Amino acid sequence: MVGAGPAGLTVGNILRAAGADCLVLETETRECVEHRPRAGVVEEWAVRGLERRGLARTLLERAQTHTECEFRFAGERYRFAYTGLTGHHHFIYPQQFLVTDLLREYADVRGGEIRFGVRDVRLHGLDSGRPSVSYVCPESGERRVVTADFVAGCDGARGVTRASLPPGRVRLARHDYGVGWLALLAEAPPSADCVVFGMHPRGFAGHMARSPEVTRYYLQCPPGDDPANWPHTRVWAELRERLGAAGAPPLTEGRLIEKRVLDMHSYVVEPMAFGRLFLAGDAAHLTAPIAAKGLNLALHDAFLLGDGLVAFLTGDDSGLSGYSAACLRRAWDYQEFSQWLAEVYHGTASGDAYRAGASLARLRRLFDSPVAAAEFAERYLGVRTTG
Ligand code: RFL
Repeated sequence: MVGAGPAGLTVGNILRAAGADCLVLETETRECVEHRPRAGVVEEWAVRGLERRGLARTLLERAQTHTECEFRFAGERYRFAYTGLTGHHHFIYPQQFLVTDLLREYADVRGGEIRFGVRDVRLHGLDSGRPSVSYVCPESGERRVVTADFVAGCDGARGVTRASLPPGRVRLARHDYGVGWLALLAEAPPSADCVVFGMHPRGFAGHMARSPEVTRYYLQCPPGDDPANWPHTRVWAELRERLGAAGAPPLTEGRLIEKRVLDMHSYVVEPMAFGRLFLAGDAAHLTAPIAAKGLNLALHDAFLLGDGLVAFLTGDDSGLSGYSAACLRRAWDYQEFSQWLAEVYHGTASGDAYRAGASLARLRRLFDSPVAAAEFAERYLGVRTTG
């Protein structure tokens, strides 16, 4: 496995549970990967998938559950109780906690091998039966070569494994949303008991609990904006304005411990496999954090890849041969949902009266039509409630 994020560590844990030899290569330190805040909304099916593989004990003890979200627009609050429509809920668990749990289980309990701080990772012989991965050892500075049966490319959006796919054999589909999001982490308790989406003529704003002490906020901004343009007072004034609605509790302010601008874009690589290389997670597809889907997709891929590799050991190659198509079905479904939701978020502030009107119509339908509400709930949770 190249990469010790949620995807690589989940594949590693599944392999170790089956007694397979494996190695995880990671460019960062253990300290870094255990403290890197990112996602926090985990879909119920993903938690059940972790649980079935013995990987959710701490999460189930510590995670909060969410059953509703709230939309704020035109000065009003609209609660959306999705659990009542589907019987399913979300878990709120910071990604760095999940990575810490997966790492402990892989390295300290299941005896998996892992090298941190590796440099200049390169892939070789992917279309041979014995591919290899080489890297520069951080201690000796020497290049080491590891030969394997399979390579899992789990090195995220900025990794090297995707670039090892031969250009003529893969297609990269990319979508730019044309907006930026200022991603913030505040040392402050959540100011609402659920995720809040604010659609405002000044731009989208979001509120997402991470833990009782830390809350993630988002503010739409121009792409490429400089976080330095967003001092503490401007951030909180803008959040108050965009998330303001009749009867809404005041926001609890806190020190901003992360502040960075994300240029909102998505991509999908097809197919997700070439020879003995299988991509998983953000290495294969990025979903802008519009619908909180990226971590969930990474886990979906990892379950299929881990199970497919284990089945291969017993002579069944159906999991691996169907891997790419099975992952891409969910990846595209989530991409399309993100695109739909992006227009709801950004239409109001687009400066285009037609887009603004149409995005408000989308929102109102969720509260006027039980069919539209049920469809949204299913997609937001990543479940199918019928069929
Ligand atoms: P990761 O987590 O990026 O892990 C990849 C690992 O590979 C390492 N690496 C390399 N290792 C070896 N050799 C190389 N050449 C390497 N290059 C990189 C990296 O150091 C890293 O440890 O990918 P993975 O496992 O695919 O997991 C994907 C998720 O991390 C990602 O999709 C989510 O964080 C996206 N996301 C969210 N997803 C959700 O489902 N719900 C959310 O609420 C949510 N919020 C978010 C998010 C992503 C965000 N950022 C990073 C844009 C909020 C934010 C701000």
